[in-house]
Amino acid sequence: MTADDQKRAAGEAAAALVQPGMVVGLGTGSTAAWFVKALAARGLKDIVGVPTSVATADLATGLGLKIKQLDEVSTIDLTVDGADEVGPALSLIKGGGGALLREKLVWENSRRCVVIADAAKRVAMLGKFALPIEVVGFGHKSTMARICDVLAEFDIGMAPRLRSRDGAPVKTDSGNLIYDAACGRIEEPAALAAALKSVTGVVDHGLFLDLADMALVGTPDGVVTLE
Ligand code: ABF
Repeated sequence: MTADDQKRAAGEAAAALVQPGMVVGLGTGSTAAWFVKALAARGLKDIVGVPTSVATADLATGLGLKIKQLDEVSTIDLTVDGADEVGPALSLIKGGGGALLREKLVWENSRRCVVIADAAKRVAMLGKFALPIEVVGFGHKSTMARICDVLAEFDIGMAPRLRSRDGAPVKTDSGNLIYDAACGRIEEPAALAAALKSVTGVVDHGLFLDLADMALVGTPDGVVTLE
């Protein structure tokens, strides 16, 4: 079973959780794409999707799903989304796909959040995947310098790298920039999350803590449920 097979199995298992009439947060990334495809294939009545990125909005509408933006719904019944790392107590690193800000806003407005992943995403400690940090473009180099000071307090010495593509900084759907911090091991995720948010210019980061209610992980032996 390839990683993509595992992602597809997790996405399809998550689609089975959706009931007619639900407002569903639609995640971003290749695993979430399998979920969106499986959800569309179910043809459930009165489903409204709330996308976490322009890419997901385009995918969902192309498959015939009705979508609304976050401010157009009163609440979200269920959000299903991928992750870059799934750690202890369903702590996550997200943002490899550049959608962390809209993802976190959708997650925090959801009654229930389910993360879907392939087996390789499971880790004993967060940090091997570089932590995405979304910053405003204005003065981002000085912001990065202050992020370095915060990281140093957590014995993380590597300077974050500005996420670029073809030599140009990558811009998020919200027009911000992303720095990726190679932390290696994040011993105190909650403390690091709070310290990063205290830096003026930092919009948010990819640590999703105490937000996931359940994980569906595709493995060579089938889909495993973590709660
Ligand atoms: C998204 O899912 C991002 O937060 C995360 O980076 C990505 C994981 O990508 P994939 O599912 O393609 O492995 O929600």
